[in-house]
Amino acid sequence: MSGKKIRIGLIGCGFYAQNHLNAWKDLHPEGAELVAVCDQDPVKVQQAARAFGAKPYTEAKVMFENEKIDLVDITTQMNSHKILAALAAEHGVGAIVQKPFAPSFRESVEIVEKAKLHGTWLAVHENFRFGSGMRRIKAVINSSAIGVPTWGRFSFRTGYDVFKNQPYLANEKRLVILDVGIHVLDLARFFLGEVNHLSCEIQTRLPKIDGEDTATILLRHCSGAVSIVESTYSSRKIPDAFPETLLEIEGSEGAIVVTRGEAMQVTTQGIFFEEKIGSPLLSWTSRPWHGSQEAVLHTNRHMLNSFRDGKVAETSGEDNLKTYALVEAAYESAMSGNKIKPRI
Ligand code: NAD
Ligand code: 89V
Repeated sequence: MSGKKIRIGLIGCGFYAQNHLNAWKDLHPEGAELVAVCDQDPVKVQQAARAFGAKPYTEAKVMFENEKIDLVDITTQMNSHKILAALAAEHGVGAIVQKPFAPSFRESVEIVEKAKLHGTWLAVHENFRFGSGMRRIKAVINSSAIGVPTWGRFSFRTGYDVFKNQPYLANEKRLVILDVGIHVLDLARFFLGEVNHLSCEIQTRLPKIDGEDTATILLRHCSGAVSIVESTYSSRKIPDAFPETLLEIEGSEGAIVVTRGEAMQVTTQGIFFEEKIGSPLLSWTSRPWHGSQEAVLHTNRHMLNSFRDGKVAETSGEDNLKTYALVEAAYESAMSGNKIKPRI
């Protein structure tokens, strides 16, 4: 095991947490020691404890009181993030919170303020930007191959039945922007910088759901760049790109286009090259989720190293508030029909 050992606890052993649990297992040689798991569902927690060799708890408070934990990974649904993050801060434990940070911007701010009050480390597990493909695109941009980025389109369009694994999504009043748009807005910030204002149109095209399933957002970035952020769960197109984010970024010297199948085409000063930027399959990942699963490994590694080195994570609580402010601005614009400036 290299580097100082970090004792990890995980709360919420549901659908997506399986990826977090496997990622922590893969990071054991790098100093991650999963000591405890917690789920209010005794069956789920016993399964996770047996499979990953950790102590099972059905109550987070009891876990914090009985285990010496350095860093907790909160992988429950958003409604319980604030109370669990507060428990961590009160026990002096660093916390990683799955997206969405909380059901509202205000509650997200309260989570950040609580951690500040207790001086504890805090980050949000926002993994799209940590995918190996997205990192490769960022490297091309940082190499100045396309010059200064001035325009972008970031598109997550699918008809994949997301409700199969995540049935709760059908009852969310705020659906596609808060569930997946938040990832794509974070990518727009990651590639084109902070946002000055935006406008948004939403639609509900699917039956029997409470929230919007389609959102189209037009952003003006502080750099002057313009971008479009699209997300839908009601596309009827074949082939379906789930769970890929397709994109185009244009700059003063060239362009980057990512098409379905994780293929990147780059034009730089009139020269064209193509590259596969797909995620490798790991021992515990499978298509079509393998890209999302691999991104969990890279995100957890970033969190482990940042926490251990006392560094602020790229998607710290404070940073993620800027992405969340875009979510709120998008809903506000969709309701009012106005261009909205994000509140931070
Ligand atoms: P889920 O409902 O399958 O799992 C959540 C688990 O948390 C359940 O087993 C539940 O019993 C447990 N739980 C809830 N409150 C608890 C508490 N107070 N104490 C202990 N256990 C508690 O949910 P999911 O689909 O795995 O989603 C979890 C989170 O992951 C959501 O915020 C979702 O948006 C996010 N997610 C992220 C990605 C991604 O990063 N790309 C993908 C899918 C889901
Ligand atoms: O990644 C997520 O946050 C999921 C999705 C269905 C988009 O994969 O909710």
